Amino acid sequence: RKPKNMNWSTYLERTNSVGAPHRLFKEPFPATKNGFKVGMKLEGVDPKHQSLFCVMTVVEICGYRIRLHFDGYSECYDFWTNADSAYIFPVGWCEKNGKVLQPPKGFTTDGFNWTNYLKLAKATPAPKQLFNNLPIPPVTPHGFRIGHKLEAVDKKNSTLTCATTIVDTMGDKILIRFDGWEDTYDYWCDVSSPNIHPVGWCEENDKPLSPPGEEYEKTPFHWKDYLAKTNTQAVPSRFFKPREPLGFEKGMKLECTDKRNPILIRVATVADIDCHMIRIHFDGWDDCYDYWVEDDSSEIHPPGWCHKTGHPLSPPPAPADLVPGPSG
Ligand code: MLY
Repeated sequence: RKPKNMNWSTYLERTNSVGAPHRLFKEPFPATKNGFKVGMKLEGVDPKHQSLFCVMTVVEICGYRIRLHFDGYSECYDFWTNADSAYIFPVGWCEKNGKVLQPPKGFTTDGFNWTNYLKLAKATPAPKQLFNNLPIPPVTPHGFRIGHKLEAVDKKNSTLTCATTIVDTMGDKILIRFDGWEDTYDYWCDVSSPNIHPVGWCEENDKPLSPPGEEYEKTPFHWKDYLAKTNTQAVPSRFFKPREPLGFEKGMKLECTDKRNPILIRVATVADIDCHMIRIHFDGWDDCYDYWVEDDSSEIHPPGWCHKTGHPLSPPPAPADLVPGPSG
C-alpha cells in the first residue's frame, strides 16, 4: 500500500495551525528543475570538513535533492544536498578560482587531472548550467580578508564564542577557523552571518570569550597583545552588518530534513525561537528529537515544498491507538 500524500491544508486545519509563510524563505520553491543525473561528477565542499573541496559523484536523485559520493571513499561519507547548494561547483572550478582540490582517494594532488580522470572513469562532468548558485565576486568589497581575526560562535558548541581567523573566502562567504583548534570546526558563513562579531564584541557585551588554545587557560587573554604577538589584524568592525532574524514564529509548521536520517523530510513545527535560531520539533515525535537550526537553513522549507519538487514527505506517525493491530 502506497502511503497517502500528506494533505497540508487538512492538517493545518485539524491542528489549528499556520504554515510558515513563503516570505520567510529566500526561495520558497525552486525556480528550476533538478537537472543532475546519476554518475555526473563535480567539485564540492565536504560538509563535515568544510576547508576541503573534493571530487564527488552524484549517486542518487530525489526530487530537488542529490546524494553526493566522495570519489574513492566509503559511501558512509555520502550526503544529501539541494540541487541549488552554494557548496557545489562544476569540474574545473577550483583550478579557476585558486582553490586546492582534494583528489579522489588513491590520487595525489599533482597526479590528478580532470581530463584524464573523466576518460579513465568514462564519466561525464555535471554541465555548468546546472550550477545556479555559484559564488559571485561582491560588487563592493565586503572587507573580510584572509588572515584577519574576529570573534565567532563555535557551531559545534554553540554556547562558545571564540577567537578565530578568516582562512578562505568565496563570493560573500568566509571560512572561519578557530585559533588553536584543528580545522574540523571550520565553517563557511555569509559576511552578514549573526554568528560573527568584531574583535572586542564579547568584552563589550559581557560575554566570555573562549581564548585560543591552552596557553591562555592560565594567563588572561587580551586581543591587543594577541594581535601583536601573532602579527595579525582584526577585521575592522565597520564591516560587520549582521542580518536580522527572518521572523519565524512559534507554532508555524514547515518541512524539515531529519538530520538523523537525512533521506527523510518530515512535517515539523517551530517549537522555540532565539534570535536567528529556531528549534525544530518533528510532529508526532518526542521532544527529545528536537534540535536547533539557523532560520536561513537550506534544510527547512515551507509546506508544499516536497510535493512541488517531487520528494516524499514523511507524515507524523499515526498515534498508537489509530494504528491497525495485527488483525488489520
Ligand atoms: N568539549 C569540546 C569543546 C571543543 C571546543 C572547540 N572549539 C572552541 C573550536 C572538546 O574539547 O572537544
